[in-house]
Amino acid sequence: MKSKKGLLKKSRLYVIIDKETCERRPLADIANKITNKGVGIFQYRDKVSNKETVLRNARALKKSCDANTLFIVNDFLDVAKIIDCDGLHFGQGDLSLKLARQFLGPNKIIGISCHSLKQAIDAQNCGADYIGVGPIFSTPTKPEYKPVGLGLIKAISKKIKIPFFVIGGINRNNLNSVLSAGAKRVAICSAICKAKNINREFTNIRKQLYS
Ligand code: TZP
Ligand code: MG
Repeated sequence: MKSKKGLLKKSRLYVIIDKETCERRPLADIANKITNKGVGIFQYRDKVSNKETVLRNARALKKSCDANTLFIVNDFLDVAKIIDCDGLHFGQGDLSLKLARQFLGPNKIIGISCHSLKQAIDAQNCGADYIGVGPIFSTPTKPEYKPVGLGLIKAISKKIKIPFFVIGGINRNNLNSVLSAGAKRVAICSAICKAKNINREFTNIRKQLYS
């Protein structure tokens, strides 16, 4: 797949389809409702399925993205490599950026979750293409993490030049508070994956973000 790195800077809305959060909802149903409708980045996150299922799901989800949507796989370097998606996202304590870059090459997008200013600066210095900052608010998707709060957004926006996406507990009711704190880009999982009406939720968030 040709590099779509240029799209990253333009992207402000990042949706994560997390297998566990989706419960019985078919991943493809959610994907079809949001990809190619103004979501800049779309990530497949799966902490529960076996590798073969992850590979099969990743392949199918990649197909639902058009040329204007970046498709990122969470955690699995091998899956990202095999399906030739746009990039890989991983967390602190996962593989090193150097190793990921070595395997994926310069054209792929690599993102890292950061929970402090120091981690964000380190990620930037080590060549991450973007970072996820959070959880801003408490979230059932990452219950073990203490929320970092809105204060970190201001500090990060002063020091970090690469795109950063705020994440964790963000929904249409608190979206304006993260934007007012200085965020330009947001990543959302449960508010979309668990929405009663995904189309309505997604449209509402997208409108608020771009208004
Ligand atoms: N990293 C920080 S919070 C989070 C990840 C992957 C989960 C997404 O949060 P939410 O509340 O489900 O949108
Ligand atoms: Mg991970």
